[in-house]
Amino acid sequence: MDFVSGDGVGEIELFLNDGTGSFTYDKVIADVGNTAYGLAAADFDGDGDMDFVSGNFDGEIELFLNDGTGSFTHQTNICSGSPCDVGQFAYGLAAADFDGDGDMDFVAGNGGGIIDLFLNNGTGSFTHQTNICSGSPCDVGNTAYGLAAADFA
Ligand SMILES: [Ca+2]
Ligand SMILES: [Ca+2]
Ligand SMILES: [Ca+2]
Ligand SMILES: [Ca+2]
Repeated sequence: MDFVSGDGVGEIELFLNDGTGSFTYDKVIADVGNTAYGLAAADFDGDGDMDFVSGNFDGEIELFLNDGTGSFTHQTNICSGSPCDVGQFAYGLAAADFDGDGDMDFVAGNGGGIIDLFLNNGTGSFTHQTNICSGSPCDVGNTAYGLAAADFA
């Protein structure tokens, strides 16, 4: 397993694992234009290779689709033809199949502490869901930085 990291000028950089946990910097694989905050990897379009979403300073979350060789195509208007937007500072992102329908969704936290859900329509286009804590916003009170998804309980 390799990893990607976003930086303060919007570049997303790929580090490749030699298989033993030793990494080599490979290259800049994407540029989101301004500060690259949250990142989450999953096969969002269901074609068998790993894609990722990235959140930026303006609160927009964009999708990068893998061509199968580790080259990525930048997709912007991924919420039913509009940008996926959490308002400001898209910090934490975490991907999982949250609605159990077989495709990979994601949650995103913002600068105001609100965490929203983005449900995949199966091909990498998403529907923005708010008020996901029993009809109210999921709110951590202040800035929602890191997020991680797992079956915790
Ligand atoms: Ca894919
Ligand atoms: Ca692909
Ligand atoms: Ca799903
Ligand atoms: Ca779905």
